[in-house]
Amino acid sequence: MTNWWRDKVAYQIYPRSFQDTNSDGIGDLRGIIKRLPYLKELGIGILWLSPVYQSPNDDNGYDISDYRDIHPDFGTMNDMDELIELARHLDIRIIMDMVINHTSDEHEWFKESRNPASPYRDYYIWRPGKKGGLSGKRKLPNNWTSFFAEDCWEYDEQSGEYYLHLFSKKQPDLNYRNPAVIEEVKSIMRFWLDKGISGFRFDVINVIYKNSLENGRKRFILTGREHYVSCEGTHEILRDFRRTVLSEYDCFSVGESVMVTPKTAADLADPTRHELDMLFSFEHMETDTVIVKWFRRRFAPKRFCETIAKWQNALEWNANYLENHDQPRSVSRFGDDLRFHEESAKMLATLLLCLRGTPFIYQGQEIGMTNFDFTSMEQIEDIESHNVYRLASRLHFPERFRWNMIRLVGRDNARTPMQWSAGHCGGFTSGKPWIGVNENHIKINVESQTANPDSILSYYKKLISLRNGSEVLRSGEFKAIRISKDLFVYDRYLDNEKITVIVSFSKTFSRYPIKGELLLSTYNRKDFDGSLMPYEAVLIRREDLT
Ligand code: TEU
Ligand code: CA
Repeated sequence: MTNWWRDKVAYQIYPRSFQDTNSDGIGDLRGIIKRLPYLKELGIGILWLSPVYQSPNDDNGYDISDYRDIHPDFGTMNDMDELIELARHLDIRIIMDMVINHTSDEHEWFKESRNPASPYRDYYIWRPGKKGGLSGKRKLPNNWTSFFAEDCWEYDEQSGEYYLHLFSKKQPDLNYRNPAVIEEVKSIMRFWLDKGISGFRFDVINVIYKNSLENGRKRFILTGREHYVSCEGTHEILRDFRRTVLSEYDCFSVGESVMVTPKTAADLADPTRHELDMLFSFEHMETDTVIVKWFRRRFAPKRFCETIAKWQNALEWNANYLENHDQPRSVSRFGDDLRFHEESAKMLATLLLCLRGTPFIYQGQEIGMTNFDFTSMEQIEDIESHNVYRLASRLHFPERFRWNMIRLVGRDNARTPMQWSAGHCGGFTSGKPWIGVNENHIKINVESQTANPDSILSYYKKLISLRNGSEVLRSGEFKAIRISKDLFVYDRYLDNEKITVIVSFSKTFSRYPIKGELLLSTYNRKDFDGSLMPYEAVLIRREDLT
């Protein structure tokens, strides 16, 4: 079996917001089927589907109540089978989102688990409250805090105990000290692999195993994390998954890994350890934040590119991304979504797609979709944003500051519907969309960009096709050549081939004189004399191999 996943460009679909076909305002599997030719045309080889399973949607499908069934909002298992079949036909591999740190509290296992006598009790993490001092009031089992700005424990009347939830209280954590849980997960993975799925994106995979439930050192966020981030128990489980399930199929795994350093990431994804094939890390996404993602500092291209280069050097292979369903839009964040919208979106495309590793494009990124111009909390659907807003109110943060946090950082920025056309709701639905459609669909949409050879979309197509056909871009080594205030220059090289990638984050002209053959420029220039236009990116094939 080859490492085919290293050669393809991946695309993430957030199904709720991709394409609706039955006018209920929610994207569906038939919508994905309808748009497969579009993705093929774009040059995509791997599709990652955010969860489409049964779910009460407390966290938009990241709270699964049945791993073997499709949510009726998205369609049926027949639709899913058809999608897999058609994708295979087009040589597009599909990977599913495996959310296994937790289930929904409406999953059968958890319903059973509420009964202390049930064999399912031990599928989750139950603890009695601590006896509280003189008042006699019950206290939580420990002082951990959740990813969603709450306590980590929820009291259950029926059994008089608390259960652990690192995310929302409708997302109880599974107990990975129980071998039965591991077996259940393996059987779910086999179920999907047998259907013809080509792998998994594992949600928050490096926190599944909890070393202990002792109090954590008090922190501003995620108190308790030293007891569950990247534990040896997790490594063992990943090796077991690989040995007993994944290695029996032609598939790969990419794990979302939180709070990892290059060293701890390598422990999860180094090929010699037989755990994950690659992972999503966050450090580059944190270069414009302080302490928590909600506190922003000025975007500094140098800090950003240095971090990217550090990870390129540290890992044998990276899963590269600038956007996903949890992050604001990259052109609004690292580029300029007004004056240099097209220029900066194309530059970011070049940066991403020329790195060493498997590139992941998030739906809409290929047309330069921007952050949403939300005007009030009523337009916000995301549970995380609501929790954080509430917490910020309790902490008496000024209203303007609170609102700016949500507006600039909130996850709904990435979750507004895909902009297919300038028509009603951007061609996403003929009904009422579940979340607002960005007004700028009139300007920024697939239809008009398909017709325009100079559009962001046309540039993505050119770039992806160049990458798909270039061994040095797919598998060459990476070397950073220069990282300055607003210039990032790096080489990709293999045997006696070398391509130099120059990307500019500058709003004015810059210079980087270099000899070679111009392969591609975001400004469509015919030759390169060393001067760069605002936000320009160029690819140069080099002769001198020093
Ligand atoms: O995200 C986990 C995660 O750590 C964050 O990126 C998360 O989005 C949050 O912003 C932390 O502040 C994964 C999924 O990608 C996310 O959509 C889910 O909500 C979460 O796990 C729980 O399953
Ligand atoms: Ca629908």
